[in-house]
Amino acid sequence: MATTDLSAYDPESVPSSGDMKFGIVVSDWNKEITWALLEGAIITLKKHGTSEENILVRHVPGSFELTLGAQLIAEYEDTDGVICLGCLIKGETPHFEYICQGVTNGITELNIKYNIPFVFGVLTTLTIEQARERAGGVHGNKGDEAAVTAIKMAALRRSMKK
Ligand code: RBF
Repeated sequence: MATTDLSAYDPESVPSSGDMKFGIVVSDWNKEITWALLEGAIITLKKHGTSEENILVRHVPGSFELTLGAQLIAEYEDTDGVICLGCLIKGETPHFEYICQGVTNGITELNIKYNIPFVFGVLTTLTIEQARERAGGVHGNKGDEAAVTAIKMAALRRSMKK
């Protein structure tokens, strides 16, 4: 069971995102899950003030492609942050571990390379049921949480800007 359910966050603690622009890169692998994460992220960004035209959504085939998808958004679009959404479900071969490691390292490197937040909204679960529980189920929607993180980190960055 998850120890923290950030979907139950205090909305007052989230800065307004009215003047912010975000990219969302979403993997279409396990799209039953990832599109629910996408919906949650968009609803949450809007709830905190981001307008529809300031939310740029791009799709990639699988979670492994999230890193390049996010980098392309950072290179070609002027955004305050990029939310990366995916769902990796453990199979019978070690493939899961390699893709998890690849996308985790990739997104970490993007955070260091560019001066904007790249949020890790990738579910890594043992079963599809565990993924459903985190994509609008009993453990909330991790897409919502990714959006809140993006807003908070973008606000932090802005507070540092001269
Ligand atoms: N991508 C995901 O986002 N989630 C998965 O659970 C997933 N499982 C995969 C299992 C195998 C055996 C393979 C070959 C690919 C899988 N992928 C998955 C796709 C991967 O992220 C990537 O799109 C492809 O490997 C092409 O680079």
